[in-house]
Amino acid sequence: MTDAFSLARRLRAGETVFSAWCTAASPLVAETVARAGYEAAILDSQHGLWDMASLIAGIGAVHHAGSTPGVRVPLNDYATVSRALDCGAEAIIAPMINTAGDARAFAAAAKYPPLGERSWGPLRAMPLQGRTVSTDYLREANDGTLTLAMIETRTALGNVDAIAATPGIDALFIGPYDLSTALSGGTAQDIDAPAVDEAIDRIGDAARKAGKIPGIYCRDPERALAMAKRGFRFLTVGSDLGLVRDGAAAQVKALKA
Ligand code: 3PY
Ligand code: MG
Repeated sequence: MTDAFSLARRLRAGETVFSAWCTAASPLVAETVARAGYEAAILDSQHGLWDMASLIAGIGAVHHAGSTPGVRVPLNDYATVSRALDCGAEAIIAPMINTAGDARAFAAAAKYPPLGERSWGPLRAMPLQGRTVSTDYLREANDGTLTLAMIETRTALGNVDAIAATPGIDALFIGPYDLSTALSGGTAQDIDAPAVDEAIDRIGDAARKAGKIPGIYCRDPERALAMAKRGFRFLTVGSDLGLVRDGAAAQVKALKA
């Protein structure tokens, strides 16, 4: 069992955390990846295949693996923000947060008053996080759970300081693939392009300046380590299906050698 709210505590204390990224809508696969030693696992329901039923099972499976479950919600899906928190997610990643208004709507769904307007009902979160007294959860949840606003468009880049400054937004999380698509005018997916690289530093600086956690999606451990050296502190690494694909390809290559 993982300590309740430990991911938020560690990140707020200035630590760096590497997280798994799970797309396959399989609680068992997410649990297996988490058990390898990842401190957190994000279940992606924007581009990944998770629906609400599998998310509920997946959040529990990651928690029982001794890791912290997080969810990336679909685009503009603020209902799933509070639902995933109610089901025990301790971090919510919201895609395409482009304006301070988007950031306020995200924070409103995720944080209880006075920060926001999250609706009460943490049915699964309280038992998973070992809380039996509702006011204990109410007191701890705003600090204990994390909102990560994705910066991945030109508009978001222009508004990054206002998004970072929004009360109730805990972290900026870079989507390098959408960012590279946007900055190339839809002609490239080059996350190493100079314009993308400059934007990555600009977003990291904006997060730090506002006292927020800088985070980024990374395709592999090498890039995650390089981004950690550049000051990013919440780093997701590859994906569950990538691990399966690479493992299978390595086996087939060995068999044919
Ligand atoms: C992006 O790179 O755009 C992402 O959203 C990563 O998942
Ligand atoms: Mg994206």
